[in-house]
Amino acid sequence: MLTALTGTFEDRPDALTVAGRSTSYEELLAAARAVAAEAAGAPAFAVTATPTLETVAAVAGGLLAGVPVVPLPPDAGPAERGHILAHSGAAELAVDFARRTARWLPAEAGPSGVGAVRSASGVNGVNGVNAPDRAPAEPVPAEPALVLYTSGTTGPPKGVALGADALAADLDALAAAWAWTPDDTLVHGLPLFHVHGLVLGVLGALRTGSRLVHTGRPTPGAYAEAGGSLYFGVPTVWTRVARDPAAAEALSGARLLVSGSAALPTAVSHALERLTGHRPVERYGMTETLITVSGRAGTPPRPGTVGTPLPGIRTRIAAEPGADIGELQLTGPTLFSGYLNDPAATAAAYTADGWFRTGDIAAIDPADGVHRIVGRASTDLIKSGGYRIGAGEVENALLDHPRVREAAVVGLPDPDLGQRIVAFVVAEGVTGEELTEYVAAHLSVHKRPREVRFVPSLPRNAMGKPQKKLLLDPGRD
Ligand code: MLC
Ligand code: AMP
Repeated sequence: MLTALTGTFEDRPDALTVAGRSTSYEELLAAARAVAAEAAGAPAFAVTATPTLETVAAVAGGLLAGVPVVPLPPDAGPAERGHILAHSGAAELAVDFARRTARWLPAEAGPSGVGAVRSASGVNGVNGVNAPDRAPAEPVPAEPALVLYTSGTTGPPKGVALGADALAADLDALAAAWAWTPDDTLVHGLPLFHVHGLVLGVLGALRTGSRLVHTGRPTPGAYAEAGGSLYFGVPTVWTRVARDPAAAEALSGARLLVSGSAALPTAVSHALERLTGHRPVERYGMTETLITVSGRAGTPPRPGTVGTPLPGIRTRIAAEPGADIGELQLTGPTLFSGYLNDPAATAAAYTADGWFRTGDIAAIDPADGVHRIVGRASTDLIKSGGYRIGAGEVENALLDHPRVREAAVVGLPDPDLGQRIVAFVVAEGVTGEELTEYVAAHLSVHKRPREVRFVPSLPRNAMGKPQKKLLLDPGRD
């Protein structure tokens, strides 16, 4: 898995730079070994995934020790942190990179803690990954390498258990697709608690042996200064680069720009081509499946499309008779092992014949197999700035506020974020800013509504369910 650390790659003092601090593979390996020694035998550990060398060492250490790592969003409030720690049963480890040390932090409220794999509420902890109730296409690994928490349409985030084999299969397929080699310098500034920034952006560099420059934040200026050959960004990042011509022009010397996590507006793709000489390659994935469909280096990307399946991935469209657009379903070696402690949700994610249901609506060009993502089946899963945010989770947080009587959350089109979270609330005696702060403090800062609209009542159907389609009209106030 960690080829650059455990293999025979040429080392250099600045093999990895994260938010301005550089290290060699050898130094990283020493820090990762300290983590592995401390974590050995634990059922799992959590790490607050700040964009730092400490986080990289923690994840590498977990992989070396074979202990599942649970990255915690650093901007998560107590409700979200508490849920992740209690649900995974993971205790938190703190790493000191310079001293090559790692130590356990005292348990926070809840049933977390080393050895607390079975909580009072009956969850199983990290070893309790439940395979779907069917014959799996791939053997289910006993333990995941990573557990990434991600939003569903309702309820708190689910723990997506990813095996080391799936991670390795995905990274090798992507290295081939993008001609990604040790000669590359990968640049990005994405968060280290999701697939894009952590799996592709850190483990990908370690596996291929390429240099990595993590810019701390994904700003156009930082991307321009980094002088990379390979750049990763979510569409919001590329939109901001395209609006900053000087920064964009500095990327002309790059080999490949890659966009993913949400749809890249075609106008942004064209603007980047004018400014940098490159049209970004788009790739499509999910936390549960890793990256499954991608454009290829050397093949000019067609804006608005995400390329073809990676080797080993099979896709199909579940369309109504006569239609060529429908839900994208897939199988392959990069799929997750299951939702932690949630066999019902795992089973529901698959069709009866064992294909993963992405929930994305797509079309496949019959001429060349190129995939196009048209949208999502559910309006309750919002993509804002590339983050996946469940409307139900934000609604529940708002409803916890004593002044809020009703709440409905939708994603409205946004030129910068793709979608922005808009909350329609029935409430008195509270301001929109206060509600925004409330969500930012309890869940994560990136899950806060960007706009709160006070309404006398929510439109509901005969069953009493909020009619969100009516709220999606951008002209509504
Ligand atoms: C703002 N801030 C607040 C706040 N409001 N802090 C506390 N309380 C509040 N109410 C602060 C933030 O902490 C931050 O500070 C600053 O304001 C800006 O925060 P922001 O508004 O959230 O940033 P924004 O500019 O909107 O972010 C855009 C973005 C971000 C593109 C940088 O959305 C991002 O990083 N997206 C990446 C998502 C991602 O990686 N998704 C991949 C999922 S995996 P400070 O100090 O920190 O600046 C996946 C699979 C696949 O999808 O296919 O890849
Ligand atoms: P996440 O689990 O956070 O990785 O989010 C996965 C979702 O992001 C997918 O189900 C898609 O809706 C969306 N997504 C990822 N990549 C793309 C892309 N290139 N184009 C459109 N949507 C994408």
